[in-house]
Amino acid sequence: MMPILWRKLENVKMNKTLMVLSLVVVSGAAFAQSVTVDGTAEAGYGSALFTQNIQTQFGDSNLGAQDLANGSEIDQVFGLNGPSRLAMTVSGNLETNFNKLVLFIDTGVGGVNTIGNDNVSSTDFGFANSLAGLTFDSGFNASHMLWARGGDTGGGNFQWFVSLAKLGNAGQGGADLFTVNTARNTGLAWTGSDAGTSSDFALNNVNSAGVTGGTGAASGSGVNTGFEFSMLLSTLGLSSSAPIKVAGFISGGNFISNQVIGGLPSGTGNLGNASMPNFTQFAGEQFVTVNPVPEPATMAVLGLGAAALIRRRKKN
Ligand SMILES: [Ca+2]
Ligand SMILES: [Ca+2]
Ligand SMILES: [Ca+2]
Repeated sequence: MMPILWRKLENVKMNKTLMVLSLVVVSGAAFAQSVTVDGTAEAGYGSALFTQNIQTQFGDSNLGAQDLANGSEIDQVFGLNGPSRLAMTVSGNLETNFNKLVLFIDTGVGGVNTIGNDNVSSTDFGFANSLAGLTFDSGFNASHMLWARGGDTGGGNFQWFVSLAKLGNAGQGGADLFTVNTARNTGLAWTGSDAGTSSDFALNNVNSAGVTGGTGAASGSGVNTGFEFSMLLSTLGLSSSAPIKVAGFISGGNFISNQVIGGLPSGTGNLGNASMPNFTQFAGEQFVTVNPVPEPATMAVLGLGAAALIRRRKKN
């Protein structure tokens, strides 16, 4: 009798183990590769890495349209790192007048703390070199620059562009990696992909909440629509998951707004372009860190370990 009863109990325990494992799989939204790139940060991203603390001096968009905006703001930043991709959403708005959302990525490999004027990248009329002198917080070395912009290219023909460049001169491996150009999908979020690197992008401009116009204290809390991307870590030169830092701002050309990832002191207006900002001169970190999530295999082992622990405790 005993062995049969014991086997039944073991089956129950095995089912519990399977439940733990399936829970781990269901929570896979926490992996960057399971993100849907649609311009909305889904719940799987978890808590925001940054929430804006200051009003925008680049216009408070009130159109409520997915494809167009009449102002720009950064409200929140969400990120998922690994096991094989980096996915992020920078929520808010990007005015469709060719203003730019510029993100700087520090992979921990190479990179520059101050942008030089000898970048190999010449995309977007030499945009990288137009930022020469821009200095990040100490410990932040931008290896890559990813930037989005869009507007009327003439006669109501709206296009948007997303570019990825490796910063630096030839000796530093600087390069233009790609520019994705997609047409407006009237009334819908903009979407685009770079097939060569399996990178995906989307911009949903529908937000009309978040911060308002001005330079006072404000909160971007609760906004989850904006610019979203997903790209392979290998596209950024990484062979495995590692902490990735991301800085960024909204600008018109190289005229930098007061919408900066990490935030600026209340009362700060647009940073402009009379001289490029030095972010060590602003309190706090003008960047976020996207830490890696454990690999699925590791999490499965953790699940099994937890099940074993429960079993051992019950035996005791
Ligand atoms: Ca999404
Ligand atoms: Ca707003
Ligand atoms: Ca700082």
